[in-house]
Amino acid sequence: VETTKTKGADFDAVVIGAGFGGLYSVYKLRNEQGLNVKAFDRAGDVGGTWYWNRYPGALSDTESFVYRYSFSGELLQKGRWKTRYLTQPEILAYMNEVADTYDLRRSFQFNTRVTATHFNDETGLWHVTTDKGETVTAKYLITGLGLLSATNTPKYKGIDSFKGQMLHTGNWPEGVELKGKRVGVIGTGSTGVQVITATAPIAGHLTVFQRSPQYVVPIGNTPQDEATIAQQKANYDDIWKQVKSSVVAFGFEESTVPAETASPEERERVFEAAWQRGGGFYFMFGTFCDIATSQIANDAAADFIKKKIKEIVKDPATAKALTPRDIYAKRPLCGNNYYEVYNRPNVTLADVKADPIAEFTATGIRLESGAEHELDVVIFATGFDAVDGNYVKMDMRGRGGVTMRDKWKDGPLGYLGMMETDFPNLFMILGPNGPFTNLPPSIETQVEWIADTIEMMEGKGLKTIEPTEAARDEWVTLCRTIADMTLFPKAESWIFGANIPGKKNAVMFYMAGIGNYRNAINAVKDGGYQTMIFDREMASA
Ligand code: FAD
Ligand code: NA7
Repeated sequence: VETTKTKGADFDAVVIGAGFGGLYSVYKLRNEQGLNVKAFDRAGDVGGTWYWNRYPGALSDTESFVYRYSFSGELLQKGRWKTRYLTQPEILAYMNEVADTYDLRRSFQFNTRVTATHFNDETGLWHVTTDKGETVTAKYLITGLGLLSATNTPKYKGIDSFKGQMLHTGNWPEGVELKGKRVGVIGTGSTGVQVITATAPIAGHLTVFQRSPQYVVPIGNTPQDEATIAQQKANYDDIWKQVKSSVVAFGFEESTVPAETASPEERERVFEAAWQRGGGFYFMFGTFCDIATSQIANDAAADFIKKKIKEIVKDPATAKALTPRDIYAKRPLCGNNYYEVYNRPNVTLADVKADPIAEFTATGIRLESGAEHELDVVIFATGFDAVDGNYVKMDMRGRGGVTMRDKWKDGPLGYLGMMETDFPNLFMILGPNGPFTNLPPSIETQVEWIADTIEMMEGKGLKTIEPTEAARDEWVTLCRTIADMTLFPKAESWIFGANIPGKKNAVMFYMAGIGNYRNAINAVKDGGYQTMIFDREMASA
């Protein structure tokens, strides 16, 4: 059992979250550095995203071989999977295996929500308070709160009068029975696509309430044979080297060929091959190099998908309603025969952009036209208050009592996606202005940088570290500049906070890829942390 090294503190570090980020933080700081770590999660056990999202069809659309930790060769060789992508139960089993292998659970207190984190200027310690009424102190605060974790449920008139069952995909209880029921799904994002395709074959009737039509390519979730898996396991050194120097970290080489200059025949050939192969990120980044940056290339990709919708969906009016009218620049989606679902006799598409939801009634949902949809179950696949949602839910205070809510009132800010001014010794995993990639490799990258930084602090006997305002501002500006080089800001989605009514539009990601990101953060470390203030006195605050 570890003893606390920090004088006057209960623990050396507090970690919040038991997902990929929190678990690895406990492993690095406790198992490797011998720090005394206390960790919390409001969930009943480990898993993070994969603890909460138990809806039918829940799946990672990062391929199985790279949706996992890379840090342990032993763990990699033990990996088990049968198909190209991992289902939620498989990922949850994997997270449990990691926790067991490294004895991580004993540092966690589950079913405990952290309600407040206050930095004490006098002692230089974090005071962390939970909903159980306890407060603990620690030198370092590591937050792995999840960037897609604070659920968003729209407020509808009459919602409390609905007599059926209401469920959010991101907070899905065990034992839900949808078989034979009249099910309504609100939302057609990544989650909606998964829950819709999984529910259509079992529901008595499925009504999809669609606000914005989406570009959805096939996922291609084929079985994976032992030989392929063995080959992936034998090549992990090269695989991770490629992943960590790539752009989106999805385990394929991004294309270097522009669609702008490709012939119509060549575009057709490449898009068709990608359609057959499957994968949303592959379709956007593996086919041509300019789909996310050139309007011409983007139109070509969008037109290809629109043509597929027309071919697949038999009813012309439904096909039209399913066809996106905006550009192809949200998180790229993929699904298992998604558009085919709308050919089923038990599926209805309600276009709630044309005819919005007016209210919930005791028996279902009524649209503005007066059309009524009778439902036993309503599933909210309405997404998350992304990136800063869980941060502003807590009462976070830094130097001089400054609150995070106040600092981020015009949008969340982060230095290197991990730190914020006036919040000393706070390290945010997947905080604002971090990388937009397949996430486990980015999470590992950040946790390793955080652990190295803490090790340096302890080695030198330093008390506090925080970025300068100039460095933070420069990073945020860089993220804006990079985002503006892409088409992503032109589409309305959670990537820029557009999905939450009243949320300010802000750049929340570093979109230059994991390779560049790793270089940038390692330059700060290797350059001796010139952009940081150490042991800043209260007097200068
Ligand atoms: P999370 O796994 O979100 O864990 C955060 C934890 O913090 C939660 O358990 C939560 O309970 C806890 N927490 C938050 N606030 C508090 C508090 N105040 N007190 C106590 N506990 C708190 N990423 C990909 O790269 N590829 C994919 O294919 C992919 N698919 C996804 C599909 C779905 C349906 C969702 C929702 C997300 C998906 N993601 C995907 C993103 C996914 O969230 C990340 O890959 C990864 O799991 C994030 O890990 P994390 O540890 O940072 O956060
Ligand atoms: P998303 O991608 O934010 O999708 C949410 C969906 O819900 C989207 O279709 C929204 O329509 C719809 N929505 C949201 N609010 C409403 C209201 N008020 N009325 C009708 N429809 C609404 O969330 P997901 O969970 O699918 O995916 C988030 C990420 O998690 C994903 O990228 C994966 O990485 C995992 P809109 O498009 O805003 O018109």
